[in-house]
Amino acid sequence: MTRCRALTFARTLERLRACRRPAVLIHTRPDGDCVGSGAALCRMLTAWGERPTLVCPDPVPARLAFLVEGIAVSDDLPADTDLSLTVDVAAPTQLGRLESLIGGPFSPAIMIDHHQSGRPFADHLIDPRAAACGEIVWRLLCAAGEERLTADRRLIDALYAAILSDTGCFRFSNTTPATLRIAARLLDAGADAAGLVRRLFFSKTPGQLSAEVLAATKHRALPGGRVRWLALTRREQTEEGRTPDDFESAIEVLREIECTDVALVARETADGVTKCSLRSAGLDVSAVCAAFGGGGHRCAAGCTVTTSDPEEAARILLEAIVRALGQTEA
Ligand SMILES: [Mn+2]
Repeated sequence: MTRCRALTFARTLERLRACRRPAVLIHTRPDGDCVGSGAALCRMLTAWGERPTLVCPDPVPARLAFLVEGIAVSDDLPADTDLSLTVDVAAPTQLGRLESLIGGPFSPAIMIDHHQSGRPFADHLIDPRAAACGEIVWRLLCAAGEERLTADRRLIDALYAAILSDTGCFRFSNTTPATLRIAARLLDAGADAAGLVRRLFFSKTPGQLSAEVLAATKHRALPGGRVRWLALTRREQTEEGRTPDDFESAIEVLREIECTDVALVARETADGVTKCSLRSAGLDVSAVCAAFGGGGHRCAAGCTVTTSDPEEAARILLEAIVRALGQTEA
């Protein structure tokens, strides 16, 4: 791989303006930040007369589909792509099936991201202080002098949704004064704050609720209750009308319990491996996940463990968590 350089806003904009068929890649198991930031970027590029495609290795979940209305979405790169870039992707593995693009003729030329861990795989515009990629895309828009685009309500809503999503409605410790200033600018532009909060956080499908009930009753805790975990087989995720997607928010149930320092959800996938999500109140869980080829943020990270037995995956990660907790207290 060639050496990857840090990009300025101006340099990034130059490259974005020079293409006609950009592909904006987002990560597997797409969340509000990657879909919202990716969609907003696509709307900006469209306003410039380009024909962008939002490329998502997994389907955009139904609850986020409103963010991509009117945008070309594909699960692969269009053949005439002349610039590919990633948004909210910290590591090649987060591209899932599309990881093989790295190093090839369609290798992403730019990564726009806000994760701390991982080595950049392309020239990059990375700001780990940004709570969401939505903040970076907003700043890109301002740097482009494109404030006229604030008249595009769908673009504004997409950015507000991105920030809401990664800050947990401004509740997480990544929320900074800069985050709130950008949110205020988006509100000035007419973002549908209450409607977006309701859509993204306060409306659940019966399947999600069922997943949360299972998380509340089935999870276990180490003595003292500081570490809580939930291990789920494929079958448990699909019983009683649930789908694996319904478990995306289940980890919040564990985290919300008083005294929880670290929450872990280990889920068997269809590929015979176990996807693990971690949340913490302070421990750097991205470092824990990095040891297993994953990554993320200090307080929210994930990795894949190569076993189809979620109990075994949980055991392996619990050992790493306990060790890390011991080190921080030593
Ligand atoms: Mn993000």
